[in-house]
Amino acid sequence: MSATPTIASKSLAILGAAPRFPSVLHVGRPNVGNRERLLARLNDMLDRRWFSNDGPFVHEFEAKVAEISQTKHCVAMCNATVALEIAIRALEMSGEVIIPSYTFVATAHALQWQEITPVFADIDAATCTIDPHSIERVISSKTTGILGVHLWGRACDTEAIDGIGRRHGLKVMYDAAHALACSHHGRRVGGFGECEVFSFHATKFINAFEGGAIVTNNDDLARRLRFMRNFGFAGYDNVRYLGVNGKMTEACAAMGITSLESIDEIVQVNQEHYEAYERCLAGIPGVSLIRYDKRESNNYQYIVLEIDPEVAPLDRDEVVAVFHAENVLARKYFWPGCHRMEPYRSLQPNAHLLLPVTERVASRICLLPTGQAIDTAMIATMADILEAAFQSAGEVKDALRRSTGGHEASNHEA
Ligand code: T4K
Repeated sequence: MSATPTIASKSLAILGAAPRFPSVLHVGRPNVGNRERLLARLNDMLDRRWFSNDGPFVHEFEAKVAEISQTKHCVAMCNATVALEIAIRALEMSGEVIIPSYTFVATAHALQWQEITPVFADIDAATCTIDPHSIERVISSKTTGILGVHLWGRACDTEAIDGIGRRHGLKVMYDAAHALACSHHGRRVGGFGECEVFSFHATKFINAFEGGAIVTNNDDLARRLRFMRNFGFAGYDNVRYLGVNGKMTEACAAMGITSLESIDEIVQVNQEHYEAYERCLAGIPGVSLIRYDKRESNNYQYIVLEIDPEVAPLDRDEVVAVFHAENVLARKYFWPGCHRMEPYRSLQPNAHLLLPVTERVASRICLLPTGQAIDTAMIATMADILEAAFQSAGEVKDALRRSTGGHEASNHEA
């Protein structure tokens, strides 16, 4: 830490000053892409009067996503949660499926919604992705599959997971909601396992307002997925499968295509922001930024700080409170872990016993804003805030204690 703080502790909002940011900075602020092209596409759509059901924009979007992920098939969906549900059903998973607890709750819900039990495996501390050793420990006679998550765009150990799948006769698929345009050993995420699922939610670096997609190299699976997202229809009046409405609209596909046209620009902005955070946070004790392997393609969409409470003078929750007071809505993704959310904490009250790394990592992580909505000056200000808060840690802790009436805003809300 430098000897002279760039802002005086007195200027911290948590200590009574005005917030450094007059309006709120969000984690997950959407990138907009080229507005004129989007509006032109929406006009085309209106002129065509074709708004949904496998329209031309959906086809174009699917072709582009398949190309980026180097897969044979892309089946666009209304969102990634429904895409996960449909993929799980198309793969005929049942009984128990092993997933990491350290993920967005949609991964677990997509199973539980179909009365399949998500069995939580621990994560690897270095990559935050599911730990293959932990998977082996929770396999039972009811296990039918493994659903890995390429968290923050960093790929799972797909070689080890595929090996476990083969040895135990389990289906393997991946939740790749964060990992569009990322690679693993030089191969694009998309073709691992039986299939992979992307999210194009507004908060993702490429968004379709709402959207998801399943990519696969399996012709038969792709065919079934297409039927299942459209009520099981295989042509007029002919229903061949149990299906649902998982279709992507033309307006969403128009946004998705427009977003994809800016993919290089968005990744560049994200990477510049990541590097700016790296520079600005260097030397602040107990704070580290998760690393992206520079030999791989990354989308740099997530600015993930780990706060080590043994070294940093404030813990993660105190840091988040400091940022919130300054109008920076830092997030604690994916605290406290699915196993500590309902219905899982009631259904599996002892799950935490097998998840020590998940519990530790989830209590230390804090995400900060990036993307086209912010600039490097804002990043420098956020680093200044953190530095000033650490220098005034005692006062910050006192202020927080006063504001919570002695009850610490803590990691134990769950
Ligand atoms: N698997 C994984 C690993 C995932 O991370 C996700 C989704 C999924 C599966 C499921 O994908 P989808 O079914 O959603 O396609 C947000 C997103 O809603 C969710 O898509 C995302 N992961 C998750 C990580 O973040 P929340 O509950 O945190 O959303 P919310 O409303 O707090 O919004 C996040 C921030 O973004 C806020 O600070 C506000 C800002 N925001 C949001 C929207 C929608 C905007 O500035 N503009 C907007 O339009 O889940």
